[in-house]
Amino acid sequence: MNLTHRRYNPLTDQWVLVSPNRTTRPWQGETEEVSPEDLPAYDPACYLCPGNTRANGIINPVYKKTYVFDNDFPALTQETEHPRQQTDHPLFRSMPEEGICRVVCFSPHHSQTLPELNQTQVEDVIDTWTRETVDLFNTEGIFYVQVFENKGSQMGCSNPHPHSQIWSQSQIPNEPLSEIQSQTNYYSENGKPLLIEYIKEELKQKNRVIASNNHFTVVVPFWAIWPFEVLITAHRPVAYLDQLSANEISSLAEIYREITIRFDNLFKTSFPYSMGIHQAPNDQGSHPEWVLHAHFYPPLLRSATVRKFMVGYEMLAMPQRDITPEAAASHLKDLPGIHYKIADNRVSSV
Ligand code: H2U
Ligand code: ZN
Repeated sequence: MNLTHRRYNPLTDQWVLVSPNRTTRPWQGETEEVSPEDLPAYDPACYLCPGNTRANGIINPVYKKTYVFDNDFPALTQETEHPRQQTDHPLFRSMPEEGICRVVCFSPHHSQTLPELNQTQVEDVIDTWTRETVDLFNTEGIFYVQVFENKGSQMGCSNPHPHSQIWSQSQIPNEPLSEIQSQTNYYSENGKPLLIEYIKEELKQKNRVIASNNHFTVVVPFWAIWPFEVLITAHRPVAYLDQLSANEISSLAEIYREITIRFDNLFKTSFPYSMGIHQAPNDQGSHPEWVLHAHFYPPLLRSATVRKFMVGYEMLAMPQRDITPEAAASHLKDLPGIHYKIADNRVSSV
């Protein structure tokens, strides 16, 4: 697999170009700022810290665990007045889109990111995502819920206080829509869920698996686009977070820690990424085809400061990667499972 080839992504029905021979090219282009380390536990100027005033004047409670609030600047709202379509021409289509956006602070601590939280705290975060999903699904007009985290300024995160976002809406967005189509087609042709079959095969082949426990596995998918992209997949066909048992939540938290700690250890830096959980839509269907999973799309390539750009060819032709998914998985797998700040005795424990 050292020659240029293309790989198929059966979840999105797209191809990626893999060019391993390109990894030695010189880099004299832009480098990223390294994220500041050792921020304080509380920042009086932070909009998200407990007891502080947010940008729109609302005061946060003195919260002790996770904290959820409706986004003060939401991209989706529950406006009932829809703008009239400007023209009936089929080449100029538009539709109303309603929704609710929330922000989920992981903990009161201003600088402890997900890999620096302990097992119980990560379980709390997952429980919060679960509760919020159920609450939004019970809201009229909400058919899809997207939980995601933009970590690090490189990924457009606007505030260093660790948090995720939830955007929920009246229609299914593009990415989950392709996944629904692919998983449904696979299920009707094979009578088995695509991702269950996929993860079984990954566990046999082993060379892209980073960590696995009783209920979840994390791999660099065969079709990964980003250099250190990973996929967390459940071992049974659960479609929603609220179908997970307490043991499964605990296993999921364990896998989140396994992968995010290794990410930080890779370049000994707070590793940026966009992460999102894909649950089935809220359409009353049983979704036997759907398997709950999470994608991590991290931009870094060679070091804490050199990132992969998805530009030129990627924008105009197709996604392309240099380092193979197998090499990326082997790097990640070989890293210690203890956070470097603890290993270096910079903090006592998480
Ligand atoms: P990022 O995850 O991209 O940093 O976004 C943080 C969100 O927090 C962003 O959508 C919201 C912004 O609208 N926010 C508030 O709702 N209130 C604030 O006081 C600050 C940020
Ligand atoms: Zn803060």
